[in-house]
Amino acid sequence: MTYTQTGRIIKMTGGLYTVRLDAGIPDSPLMGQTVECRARGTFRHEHTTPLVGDLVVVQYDDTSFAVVDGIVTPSAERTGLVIDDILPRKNSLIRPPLANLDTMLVVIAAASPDPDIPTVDKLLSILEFNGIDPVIIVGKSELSPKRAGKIAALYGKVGYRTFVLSCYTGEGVQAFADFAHTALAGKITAVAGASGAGKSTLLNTVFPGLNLTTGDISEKIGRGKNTTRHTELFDLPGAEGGYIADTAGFSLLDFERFDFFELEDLPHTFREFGPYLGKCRYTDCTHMNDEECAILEAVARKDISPIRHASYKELYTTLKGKKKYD
Ligand SMILES: Nc1nc2c(ncn2[C@@H]2O[C@H](COP(=O)(O)OP(=O)(O)OP(=O)(O)O)[C@@H](O)[C@H]2O)c(=O)[nH]1
Ligand SMILES: [Mg+2]
Ligand SMILES: [Zn+2]
Repeated sequence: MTYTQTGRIIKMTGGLYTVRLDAGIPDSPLMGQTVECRARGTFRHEHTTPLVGDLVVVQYDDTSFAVVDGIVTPSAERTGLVIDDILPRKNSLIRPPLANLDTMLVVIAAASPDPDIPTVDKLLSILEFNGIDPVIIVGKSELSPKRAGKIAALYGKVGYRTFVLSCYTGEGVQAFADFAHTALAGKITAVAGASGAGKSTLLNTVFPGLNLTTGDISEKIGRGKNTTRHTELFDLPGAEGGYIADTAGFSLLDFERFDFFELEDLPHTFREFGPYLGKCRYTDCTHMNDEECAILEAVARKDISPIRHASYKELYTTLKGKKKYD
């Protein structure tokens, strides 16, 4: 007999997917269980691939499980468990490879590694375009309190929820933990940030029990590798559920093959530009150096940060040079 049921991918390693099958589905012997599945081979013809966070349809048969003393367990050989379909996604990212995200915790170290604002702004644009809510966390604040304050002010002014904290001194950790335990309940959240920024350390501090591996930054530079290698969703504690994902840190290179969005979309991905859009003299204003540009005027008044506008200009130039494949 063949069974069909839905579940969520919580982990992917070497082509093997870990899927949490939904509970409460009649006639599905493995309902509520966590199983390992392969993806059917034809996804690649459709230019798609299942991602962690996806809701999927899994098919299996009587060889996929055993019943011992009335208890159903997935069979050790894991035969016949196949991801047959991907349910419509709310969004998906290439880096980190995740689908259906609600919130992204963007971790920026005040130092070690030094903050890379243009890369952060690029990530923020991609998140905005995908309808993922960014939360800014300026970490390792004890290394450079002044710089931490400046970065927090930059993004606080954009309108983002911003936290300054140090997992070493404990400064600011409680405020963020209170937020994480309430605002993230029932949602799918991931961390993103440079390699060594302190993402895994932060998750371990706020959600004890995750026991994520963390690494020494000098060691990392030597090896040129991430401590966190793969993306995995972990259950959030509490009645409402929800998931949190640790991810491997990015470097600037990772963004080069981003097929993100079109030039026309760019101004809308800078949240603080919103009130000024449509108010420039020319309807086709690029907000680069045009006359009577409402955005440039706001930058001149410092209502919009010149740092953010510089990131806008950089992304504009990149997108303008991008080839169109359609
Ligand atoms: N000074 C200082 N160091 C910290 C702090 N939090 C974490 N670290 C250190 O930063 C280094 C990297 O931390 P991780 O948590 O592994 O960083 P990560 O962002 O998960 O790194 P990848 O998984 O490689 O992307 C470790 O040596 C941590 O001990 C902090 O608040 N202050
Ligand atoms: Mg890590
Ligand atoms: Zn303009």
